Amino acid sequence: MNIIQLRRSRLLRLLTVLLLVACVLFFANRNPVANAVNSQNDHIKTNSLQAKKLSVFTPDKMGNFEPPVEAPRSGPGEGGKPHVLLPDQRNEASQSISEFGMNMVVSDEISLSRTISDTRTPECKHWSYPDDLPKASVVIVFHNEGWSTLLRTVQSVIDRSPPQFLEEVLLVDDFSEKAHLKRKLEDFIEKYNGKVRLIRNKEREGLIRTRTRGAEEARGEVVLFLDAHCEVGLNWLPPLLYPIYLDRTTMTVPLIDGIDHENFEYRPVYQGETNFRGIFEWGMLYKENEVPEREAQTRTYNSEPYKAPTHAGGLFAIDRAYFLEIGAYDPGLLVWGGENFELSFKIWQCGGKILWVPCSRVGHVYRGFMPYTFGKLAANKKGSLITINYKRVIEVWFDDKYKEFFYTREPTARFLDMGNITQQLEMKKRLNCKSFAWFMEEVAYDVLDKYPELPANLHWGELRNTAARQCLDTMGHQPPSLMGISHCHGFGNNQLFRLNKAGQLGVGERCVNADSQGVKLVVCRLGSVDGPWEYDETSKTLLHKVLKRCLAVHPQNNHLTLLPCDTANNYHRWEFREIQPK
Ligand code: UD2
Ligand code: MN
Repeated sequence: MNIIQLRRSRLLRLLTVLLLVACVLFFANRNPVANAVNSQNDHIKTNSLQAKKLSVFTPDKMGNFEPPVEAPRSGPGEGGKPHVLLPDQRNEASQSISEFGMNMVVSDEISLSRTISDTRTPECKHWSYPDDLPKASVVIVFHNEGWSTLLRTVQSVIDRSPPQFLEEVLLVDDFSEKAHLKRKLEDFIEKYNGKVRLIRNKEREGLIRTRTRGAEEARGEVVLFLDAHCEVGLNWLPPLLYPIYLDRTTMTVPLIDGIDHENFEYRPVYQGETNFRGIFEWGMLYKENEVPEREAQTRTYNSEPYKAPTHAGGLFAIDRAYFLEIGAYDPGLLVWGGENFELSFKIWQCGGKILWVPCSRVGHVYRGFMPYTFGKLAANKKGSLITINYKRVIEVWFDDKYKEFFYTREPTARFLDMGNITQQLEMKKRLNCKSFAWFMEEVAYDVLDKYPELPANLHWGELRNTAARQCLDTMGHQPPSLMGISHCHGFGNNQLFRLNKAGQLGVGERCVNADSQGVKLVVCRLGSVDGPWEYDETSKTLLHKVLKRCLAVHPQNNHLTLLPCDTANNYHRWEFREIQPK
């Protein structure tokens, strides 16, 4: 080969390589989500050109990480079955429920490595995943949790995760006081030979800051958060790691199964093949909705991950460095609540994405009530600490139009002190994050179907009857239920009503209506924001337009009722009084 031929062949080789690189770039850009992410946040994304292996679906073959079928075992709670105590254990059991919010006597009798049912859709068994997935630190934060539920969480992770993908289980103690979480816990985890690590907060930080600390201290490439009362499902880990392996700006969320807080039965929350995803209503309560067609149709298999606007909060995986790059959680959020939205809006608006992964299941004990207080962190906080968190989140991430919906739904929030959000706003700018309108159009497009734009309030506050001098009250009942009147006590959820321009009388996320039986608290009709009420400023009467009667207190028995309107009668007169949070 002479020198010219040599040059030519080199040139040819160079051209071929360039062509190949161009092709790779072109096809990589065909994924619309990846595309949006790439164009916006190249500085965060360090997508290498190194070839990524893809997951494969093989209907006639088991997936590569499928565990061998477990032999059925007998014993309390095995197979995820409910466990029933003897009658003489009842006292002890109810004591433990009031202490931990779950029946620890039942839990203590169940093996830490009990078997559970496979709640995944059958397709899941046939997915194979790359063998070079990133390693995860499973981070479990806890405050005063029960012993066996915490350790069963740990044991299930150890039992059901391929060891090559499990860097460690990192327990982060949020300043618990209970004796069993001290020395006894340190001694117990020694048997895991360093796979399980324990660190402790020097003071109570709340779960939000404690999770951020967990991520800072974790050693794995991915952090995977779990509550301290979970049991992970069969082959739960590779499906969560795979989307992060493909794109490090992805958060993945397992589908949550239920573990009964009284008998510890493990059962799916979702039945059948319908998939759900996390959304929210304008008071920032977490909601779930069937995956809309627009999203469902982007996938070939129903077992594939799908995009979701948000998530419940507790259980998710994320690239550790990415999580820290986007500022982890807003450190101004306190103890509990709203952090799921903060992280979700931030991820989506700043170029990442959230996927729910149907082939990864994790059971969680939903407690009947919260067994702990917010301690010192809640001191000096006017009003509800959770609403303060929501306010911080919406003030940072919502556009003005959407902020108004939150304040319409939660009028007292206007008065709450949310602290300083300058740093959050600066970060939002620095990361070049998109608007909330973009998020609503491209990601959370199903929210407005269920929770339409809110008409402004005409009035809000407690609603006091002039004659009876008492206030309209939900009486603390769940809908559907009869409403009543009681001593006016202002702040709280039972007496704070909103009457909007479209005639809806709302209290919290519920609505007031009436029928022949009386005045009722009902679940507001999904997708509607109107109602039957009309308030007359002059006579101070509240008319039910359909029944053509007025809200009144019966002069004889002092009961709430509807009567033919009598504008001169004080028993038919009501006044709204706005309430300042205490
Ligand atoms: C849900 C989430 C929870 C969290 C919360 C909102 C699920 C299944 N659970 O409530 O993870 O996102 O909504 O903030 O999605 N803990 C502390 N310090 C505290 C309080 C709690 O470390 O001050 C621990 C607690 O021991 C538990 C975890 O944080 O391991 C979550 O608390 P939870 O189980 O009481 O919250 P949950 O499930 O009601
Ligand atoms: Mn929990």
